[in-house]
Amino acid sequence: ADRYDAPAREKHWQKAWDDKGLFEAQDDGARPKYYVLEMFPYPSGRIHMGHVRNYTMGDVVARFMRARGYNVLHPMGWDAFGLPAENAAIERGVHPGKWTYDNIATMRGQLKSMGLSLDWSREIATCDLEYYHQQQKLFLDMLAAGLVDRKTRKVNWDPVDNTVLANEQVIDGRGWRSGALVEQREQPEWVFKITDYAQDLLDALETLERWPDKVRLMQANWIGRSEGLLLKFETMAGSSPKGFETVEVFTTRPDTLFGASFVAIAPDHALAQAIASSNPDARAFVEECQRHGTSAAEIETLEKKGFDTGVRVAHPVIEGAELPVYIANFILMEYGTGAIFGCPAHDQRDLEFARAYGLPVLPVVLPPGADPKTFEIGNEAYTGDGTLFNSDFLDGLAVVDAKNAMADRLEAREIGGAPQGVRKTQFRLRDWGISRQRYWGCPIPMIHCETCGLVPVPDEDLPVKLPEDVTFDVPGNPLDRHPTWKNVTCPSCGGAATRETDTMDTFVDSSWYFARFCSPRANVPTDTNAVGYWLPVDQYIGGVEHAILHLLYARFFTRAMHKTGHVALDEPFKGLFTQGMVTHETYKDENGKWLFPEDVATRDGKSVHVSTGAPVTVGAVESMSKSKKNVVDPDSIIGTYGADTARWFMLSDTPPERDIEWTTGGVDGAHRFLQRIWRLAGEAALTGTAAGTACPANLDDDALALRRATHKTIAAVTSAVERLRFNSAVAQIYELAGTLSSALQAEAPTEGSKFAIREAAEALVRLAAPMVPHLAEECWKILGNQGLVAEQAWPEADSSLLTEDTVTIAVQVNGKRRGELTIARDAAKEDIEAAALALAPVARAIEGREIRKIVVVPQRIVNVVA
Ligand code: ANZ
Ligand code: ZN
Repeated sequence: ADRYDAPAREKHWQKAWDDKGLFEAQDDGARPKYYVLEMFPYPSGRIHMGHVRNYTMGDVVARFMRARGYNVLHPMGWDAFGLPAENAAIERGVHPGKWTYDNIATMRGQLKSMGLSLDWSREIATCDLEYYHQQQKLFLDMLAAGLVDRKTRKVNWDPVDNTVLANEQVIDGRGWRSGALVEQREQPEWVFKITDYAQDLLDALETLERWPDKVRLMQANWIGRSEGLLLKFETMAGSSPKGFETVEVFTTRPDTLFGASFVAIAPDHALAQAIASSNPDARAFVEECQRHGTSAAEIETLEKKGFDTGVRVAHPVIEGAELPVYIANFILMEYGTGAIFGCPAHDQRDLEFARAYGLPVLPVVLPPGADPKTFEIGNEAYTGDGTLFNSDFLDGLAVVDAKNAMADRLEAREIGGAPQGVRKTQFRLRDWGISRQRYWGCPIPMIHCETCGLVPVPDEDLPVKLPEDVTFDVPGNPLDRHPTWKNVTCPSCGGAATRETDTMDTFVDSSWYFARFCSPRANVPTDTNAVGYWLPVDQYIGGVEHAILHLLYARFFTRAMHKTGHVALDEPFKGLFTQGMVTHETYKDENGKWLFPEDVATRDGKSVHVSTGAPVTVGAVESMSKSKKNVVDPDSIIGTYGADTARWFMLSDTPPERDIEWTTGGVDGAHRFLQRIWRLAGEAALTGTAAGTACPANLDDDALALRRATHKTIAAVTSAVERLRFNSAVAQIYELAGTLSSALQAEAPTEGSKFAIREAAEALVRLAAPMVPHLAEECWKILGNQGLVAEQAWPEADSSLLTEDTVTIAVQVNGKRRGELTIARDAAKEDIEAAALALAPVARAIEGREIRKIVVVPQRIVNVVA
């Protein structure tokens, strides 16, 4: 054949690996372990190019580490609970379980066709009864350890999907999936007490040296530690409802108190509620506010609105001064005390608010170099550092010192027998609400009994299995209206009781799957020996979109599992790598409708519709997404070019953390190069020495040069893959292919060259093997080798071939420089002498004279005394 038929041969090699069970991780402690994991997919139906990129990278690492002698764990599973399965059930009448397992079957087949070196014997799906049974045990252990709580909180309620949404799932006040206006509801929910670990989760970020700084920063911001002051304002007699003698605020800027011009409270603050109960205008305002989502990001962009309650408070440090109290839409009840004092000159939100309601804007922090007489605030608050002014006893102090001075002053003062101010460290992180009012999730193993209250399901009654006979014909949670499943007898008193019908947030499922892979069939959540050996994950690879939630939840969960004795460590992921997205051009037809890339062709340099020939508008390059149709199906690429082409493309050119643009030209280029490697292997098999031939003793220059290039490439590719610089590894392989190709052009190669050609070809194949494993097997066989590349050790660079080992030496005759000589660094003295005398200018200079002495300073100089 004159072409490598990848799609056909890939199946063959996949079977060869499977037959030998090469990728099954061994639970033994003899070899050093290496655990490489890619974020497991949601079984949505088909794999997409983002998966191809992600899993290819992980597979390169897995194959590389295996070749380097590690016992590698590289598992795969399915994040299989979640809403889309239920939506499919609603839309198409197929049971969520069937929909999910069918998708898994399809996607498993697709992943297998990629030739990933996965240990399929450890496959898990989070919707497997076996898996969520263990998760229920973890829940109960956490409950016993005081890490679970039931709280009534204000939640975002999606009236279309009929479930609670996390703040992150509310976009512009609407449910991310349904697009419905989200309502605020008070509702009891189960929460995990992640806030118990706020400080620890923050501190430990510093130990995560092999995590991207960006991700660590995002997590730190999310945890959001603030040091500030709780400060009580006294309400003026008669201005406020009974029972509200003070309003307590949280501030990180007590230094700005002399610039305060109002106090503001959240719409659901107790004082606001009290006022609203007797004042219809206040009530109308509060209700309007409650229609908005509560996410902090949204609050930033909101038009700042307030309602003057008529309540007045005394300024804590300005004698006789009063401040108005507003209900304001930008104050969150869930943060601090749900109340603030506003200093418009130094806070942007406060400034916008003050401008809207005609409140004073008095600057109290003077920027360095500014003139106190002329300094003014325009449309932007000054939030930087500086020196206090307009501030009585704080005047002249730097911001830090002024914060302390004010805090000291207020801590020393008393209101009603308690200090007026108290220093407080505040976290933005909230407890993790895990209740979802949906069917397709892990049932929360609790029972509600009128007599006993909340009763955990006893261990012997686990698992709480999802009933299969459910209907989706009416909105809401099928578990809630199931005729039998819901009704139980109380394990504690034997009376009639009901099951908890909330299921767990699917982020719980993905918070410990990496631990489960260590002992996927154990009838306890984790096997101590297995997790002791395999954890932490050495290299975790996934999308940056999980930088906060999934990774933070997993870090918390690991701590919780540590506390409950299921693992012996706190940090699950030693190394983290976040890969970029796969992008593609977008296309629209004449009517502005999105088109798939396969519907677009180029004719006479113009983009047209493949079948109609109508003009097509080529739009921006964007992340592949179904909504814009700029997707390419991995199956069609694998079917046409083979998996290795897709893999090679994903690794080439673009650094792995950047977005990569999928182009037909790029794919063709990748494919051509792989064909070239295949041809080179064939030519090298003919020209090079036979497999296993030893290196001849004396190598000519060409042979030596090729050997050097080979070993330099081995060293460079090794280092690049170690650092996950896949694109530079690929570039090195390209270069070696070029060098080998030129070497193959030589007529009548010496024995040395023949050896060097074989060595180069074998190295090329072995170095490319983690990236294009099928092609590598094919070439390995063409080169006449036994066994599989997948079983070979990683090539070692010969360090003596890495240094340039020729030197250039000056040659003098009677102390006068006559020429120079390039010779092997370790050349013998006689060889250097002979080479020096053979130089033409030297020979001329000594012509007719007798050579009395030759002084050789090795690697430096030769002096001929004549
Ligand atoms: C007065 C002040 C003056 C403030 C100033 C800032 C600048 P971080 O750093 O994120 O912790 N704040 C407190 N509780 C709030 C709530 N529930 N909703 C909205 N805003 C709230 O932010 C702390 C600052 O955010 C606090 O400090 C408070 O405003 C505001 F020149 O107090 B500051
Ligand atoms: Zn009971």
